[in-house]
Amino acid sequence: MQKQQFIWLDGKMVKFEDAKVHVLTHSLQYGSGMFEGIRCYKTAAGPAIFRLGDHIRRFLNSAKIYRMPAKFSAEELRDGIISTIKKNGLEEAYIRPFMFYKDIGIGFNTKGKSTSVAIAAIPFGNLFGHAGVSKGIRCKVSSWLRINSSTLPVGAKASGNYLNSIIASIEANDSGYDEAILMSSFGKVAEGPGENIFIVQDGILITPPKQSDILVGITRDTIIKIAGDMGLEVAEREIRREELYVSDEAFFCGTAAEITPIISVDSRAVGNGKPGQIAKALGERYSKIVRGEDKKYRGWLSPVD
Ligand code: PY5
Repeated sequence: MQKQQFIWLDGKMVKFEDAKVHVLTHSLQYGSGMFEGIRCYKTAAGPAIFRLGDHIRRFLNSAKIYRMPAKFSAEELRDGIISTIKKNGLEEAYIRPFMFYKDIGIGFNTKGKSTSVAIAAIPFGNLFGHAGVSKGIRCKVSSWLRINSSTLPVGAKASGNYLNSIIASIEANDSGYDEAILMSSFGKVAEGPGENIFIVQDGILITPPKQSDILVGITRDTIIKIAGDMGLEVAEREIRREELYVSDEAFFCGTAAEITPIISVDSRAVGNGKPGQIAKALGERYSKIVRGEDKKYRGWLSPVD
């Protein structure tokens, strides 16, 4: 990871190396932190943050679910994010707001514990690299099921939830695959460890619904909205495992993954085993939208300057 000069910590800019916590911090011990992943892209009018308001809303909702006292308002977080980009002189960045219990102690109880918010902005290309996006990635359905909403709130971006993502990724990577696909506890396709999934059948985009215990991603919502403009029908419905094998196309989407084609699942080629045309077209459109090259969706961009 490329080090930046400054991290926003509770309203102050601190040097990168000074943004530290104690080893007994509640959120480090128990995964009780909440985070977001947001991107800032270079546009003709300077750097701009994509769907910032939606990310801040989800961030505050994650905290609300766990009754975590939010020390900062949406407005203050927005200002904090923008000033972190500015202070570090970045044109493009991955932004990681993180809210955590900074108190130390052994008990689980969070009542009365104080929180901190950190905002880091770091240069970070696509999660799967340029090759992942251009050539596509090979996936394996995990033997680990996606966490379910009767055990943990799956809609909160809580650090602890990501142990489920980590264990699935370890299995996929150890088996020689690029990424895992997790099934829901209902036996239907849910999502990737940090990405939503779409498949394409006969020109129709299909993606699992909320009922499959997915994190309802902002990129997923972006795709659903822009698909209409491209004359593509979208169905939010349960997906069976074998549909992954026989679909014409499949792709992941997310802030970090952007739009990454999936070229095989469990060693079965998806379509002709190459990135699909619809995934490519959506990827190109997405890239234009986030860089301010599409007038219709400029409202999704928050300019930094
Ligand atoms: N599903 C899960 C479990 C996620 O963690 C994410 C985002 C998504 C779907 C996609 O959501 P969105 O489109 O709103 O980003 N994952 C983070 C990201 O920044 C972390 C990845 C390392 O993309």
